[in-house]
Amino acid sequence: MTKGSDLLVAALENEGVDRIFGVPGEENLDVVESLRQSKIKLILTRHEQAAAFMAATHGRLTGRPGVCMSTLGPGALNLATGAAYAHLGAMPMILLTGQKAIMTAKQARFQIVDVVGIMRPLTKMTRQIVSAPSIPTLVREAFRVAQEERPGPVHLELPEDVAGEESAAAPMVPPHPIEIPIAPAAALDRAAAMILEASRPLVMLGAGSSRPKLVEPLSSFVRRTRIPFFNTQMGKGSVTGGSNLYMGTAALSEGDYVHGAVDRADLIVSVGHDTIEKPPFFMGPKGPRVIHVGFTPASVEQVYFPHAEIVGDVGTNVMLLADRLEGKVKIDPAFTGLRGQILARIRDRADEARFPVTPQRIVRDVRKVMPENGIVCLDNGMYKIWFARNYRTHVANTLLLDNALATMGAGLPSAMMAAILFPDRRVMAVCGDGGFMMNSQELETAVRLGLNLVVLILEDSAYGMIRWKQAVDKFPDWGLTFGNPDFVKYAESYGAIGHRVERTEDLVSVLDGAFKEGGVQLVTVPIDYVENTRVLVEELRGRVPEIA
Ligand SMILES: Cc1ncc(C[n+]2csc(CCOP(=O)(O)OP(=O)(O)O)c2C)c(N)n1
Ligand SMILES: [Mg+2]
Repeated sequence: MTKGSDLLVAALENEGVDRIFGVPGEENLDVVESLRQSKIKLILTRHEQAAAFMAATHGRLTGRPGVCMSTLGPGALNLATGAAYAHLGAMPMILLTGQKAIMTAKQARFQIVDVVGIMRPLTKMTRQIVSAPSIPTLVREAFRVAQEERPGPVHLELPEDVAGEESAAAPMVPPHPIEIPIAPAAALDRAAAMILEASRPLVMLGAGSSRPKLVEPLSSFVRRTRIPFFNTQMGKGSVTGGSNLYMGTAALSEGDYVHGAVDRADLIVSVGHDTIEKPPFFMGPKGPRVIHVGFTPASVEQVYFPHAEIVGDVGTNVMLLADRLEGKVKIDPAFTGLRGQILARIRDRADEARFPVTPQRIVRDVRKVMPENGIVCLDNGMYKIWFARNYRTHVANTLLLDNALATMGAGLPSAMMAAILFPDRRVMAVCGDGGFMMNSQELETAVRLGLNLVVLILEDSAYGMIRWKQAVDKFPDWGLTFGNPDFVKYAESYGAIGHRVERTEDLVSVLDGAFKEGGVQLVTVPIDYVENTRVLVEELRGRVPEIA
């Protein structure tokens, strides 16, 4: 005989799970005991939201669902933002929550909310487990659904009495590899003909192109076809950014220097674009023709309605497309020539010595201390636009940002997950003083886990992005500033090491020193956001027609 929680943990082991992130409640105690007797590590966090961000990032970086766990009601509700983050961001994740017993109701409705219902719009599938013997099948199905394209979160609720229910041992369901179908030859032929007719084609690499297995085929597609490419924010790094075909990143929807190329393109091959991202460009009645290459068909939006589609396994499909295009694509040299101008404008003012430090300089200095495979994880704030636009990536998934839910608070937990998965690589969280404080309690988790991690805090004592938008919209400057703790002392109180940058020229050496020293290192630097309006509003206003 066995019990429900043992079957659950065995089923998780059957899926290769090695860690669970979370905060247990009394309804999870059978599961905790089953975990104690298993090979799976329980990683306690100080807030369920952080556990969910970590599990989602596990899914994002490995393709295998990360698992998080909480109690019923309040704990489960704290997972909700993380579920939405994984749902919009297409990150495979399993959320396990406890519940009071379902056969009896000895505590009436105490702490009970409809968690399965709450998770419905935030997940791909949400189920209550009603009997122990059903667990192996349900867990296998949960992992299948979470992992299958388009990936995302799945929620399972395990009531206390089902967790403790005695049961005959139920057999595990073995996972098997799944190949995704490829597009029919007719679709590939049609797309190839459209590309060969174009004289100013561009490839756009979207969020879906950052899936762990696509690096090789996408890099090879670009190399073989020689079509210049740009990427969306979440597609950053999926093909080497150092390649001489990189035209830039669409951090804004229009009017940025990269749109000088986008607006002149007569055809865009949009690979893995997911319309959860803020639009990288707007389609309109005129505009270029667009071919959507995706694991799933394009969703039709006011701003995105492709003219042709290649649906199915993206890696294989782009190789089949390259077979049809290699050596045949003819591109107007004036079009490829735009690249130099675009990249020069992006490099503008990166050397600025002013203090407080400008965003351009911060991006440049962070890039200096990060090796090619180093991972920068952004929280959400004004600096995200600067990093998306100016930070050059050379390796896939080395700039993790959230341009989907765009939630504050995920920067530190996502960096912690990256540091756990890649202990030999430099990992840095970059957070605003607002976003950092939304999950700063996880510094304790990071110290407890012995992670090597640098957390860079950009201090403007404000919800800077909203304050900037307020100014752009010509509202008076009101209601968006706050005070900060002394971040150096704050770090030290957690057993981390804190540094304050007081001169612009020290930023690189402080960051580099922090990595060399190891452990959890917090570096705080004041940021000068005057550049937001100077560049992103005044300089870009009406600029596109000016590019030669
Ligand atoms: C959880 C959450 N709350 C609110 C917002 C809206 N929002 C977006 S950016 C921002 C300000 C971020 O401030 P900070 O982290 O200090 O970064 P800064 O823009 O100042 O660099 C806010 C409030 C959000 N995206 N997520
Ligand atoms: Mg701020």
